[in-house]
Amino acid sequence: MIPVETFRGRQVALFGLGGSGMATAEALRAGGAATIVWDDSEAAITKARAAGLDARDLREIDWAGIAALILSPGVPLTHPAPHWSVTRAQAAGVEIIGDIELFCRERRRIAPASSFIAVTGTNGKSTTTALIAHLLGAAGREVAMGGNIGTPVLALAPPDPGRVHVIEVSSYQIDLAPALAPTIGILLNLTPDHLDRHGDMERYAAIKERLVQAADAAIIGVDDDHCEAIAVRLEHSGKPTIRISLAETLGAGIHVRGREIFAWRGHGRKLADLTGIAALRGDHNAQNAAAAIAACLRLGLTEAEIQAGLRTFPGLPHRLEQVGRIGRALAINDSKATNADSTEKALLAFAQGVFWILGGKPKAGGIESLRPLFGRVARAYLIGEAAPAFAETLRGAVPFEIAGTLEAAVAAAARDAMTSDFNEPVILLSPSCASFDQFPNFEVRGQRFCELAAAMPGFSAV
Ligand code: UMA
Ligand code: ADP
Repeated sequence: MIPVETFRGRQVALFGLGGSGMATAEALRAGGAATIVWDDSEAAITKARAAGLDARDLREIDWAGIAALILSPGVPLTHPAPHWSVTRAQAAGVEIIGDIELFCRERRRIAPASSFIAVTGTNGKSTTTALIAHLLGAAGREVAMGGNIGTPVLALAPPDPGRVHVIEVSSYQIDLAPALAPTIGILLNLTPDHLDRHGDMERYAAIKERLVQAADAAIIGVDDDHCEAIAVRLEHSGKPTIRISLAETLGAGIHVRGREIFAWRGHGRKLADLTGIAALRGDHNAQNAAAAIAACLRLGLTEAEIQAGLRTFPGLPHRLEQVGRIGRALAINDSKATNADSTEKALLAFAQGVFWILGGKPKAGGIESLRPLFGRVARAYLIGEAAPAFAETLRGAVPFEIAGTLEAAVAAAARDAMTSDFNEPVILLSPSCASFDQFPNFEVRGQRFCELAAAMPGFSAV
């Protein structure tokens, strides 16, 4: 845990008692701040009281004595409307910050020269964060990994010159961290997301840009127009900026060509090869790997250390996760793919012979955008509420059956894949839907898929 000393002897308010709020309250208590906590949920308040926290309705306190409002990232700051706790704090002229900001202030106080890598972007944040932490760890560095990826930042070991913090940062967290200034800032890509919370694309992109603007050095995936424009602005300002690109037009930077990654300046020097690395299938993961490699090179890892670390990266669960083999067929759990954009990445990673399990609680737009990739699919197995609508999209283009449940879908897909003519058929759960019609969340859905696959005759873990 990182005790937060910045507010020692002063009173702060904290709103939102989920994972990050509870860890932050503990860190403030350890640092000697008097913290009044609250939440919109009764259950959360009860849990906080049981942990010995001072839970009081922030509508009824005297804000004159409050030094700051510490807000959880999931609580609306600006859009669709500021949360009532935000309005109260603003009316009293109290600053509103989040746990990443507290981390940055503590780091500046106790170990300003320590390495701090911050990773953001619309997609690939968790994979890139986990990969950097893995590469550094495999090379013998001491690493603390957390932030949006799951472990609240203040629950990590404190900043220290001998320790690298690798922190995934969401747009919500950047919005609450005015002092965020990492040693290396990574912006992977920008496509429309979370616009309900940020108003429009311009505001969303501007928030993400802050993370790289304030970094000592920036690593940017320049294959979309927003990130390209940000890279140009950073270069004009004189910031050390490393461009990452899969496009042939890259002038200088880190270039991904197929499965190979090059240091590029008109011609290439090979840095790493992702061939055969199952945890990094697909071009999207090559972009993530390129960014991770750039960060690790900057921290002094050798190319040999990086290549060795890439080979042992286990990947993250539920993202093109290789579960094992059922006979010749690969079983792949991509339960995190809750929309067509994510499933597109999965289908792009497999050229043919895909036995595709999809469906759940449908998202706007359905799977029409995936039509150009339907040729890769041998047969589809539809589950959940989306089945009738997806059947209409697939009709005439892809053979399909309405399996209804994941159990039935896995059994049918395994039967068909094992008797197919493909060399290495792929049983792919990539639902393009939320899970909530049949499962509590995408993790439980993915876990169930893994169990069902493992129970099939002929299963072997790979
Ligand atoms: N709450 C209210 N009123 C509100 C909103 C929330 O009272 O209007 C309360 C809830 O009752 C609950 C608490 O706030 O008790 C939840 O806070 P939170 O939503 O900020 O969630 P945490 O559990 O603190 O988790 C947060 C991140 N969640 C969000 O940003 C929504 C986690 O990212 C992160 O892993 C965790 O901190 C540790 O740093 C999750 C996420 O979904 C994975 N992130 C989004 C994403 O990746 O798309 C940004
Ligand atoms: P995040 O933490 O940003 O949500 P993850 O690493 O968890 O990202 O990956 C989530 C999904 O996003 C993956 O299953 C994949 O479909 C997609 N994805 C991952 N990396 C990229 C990328 N670099 N570009 C586009 N999409 C990606």
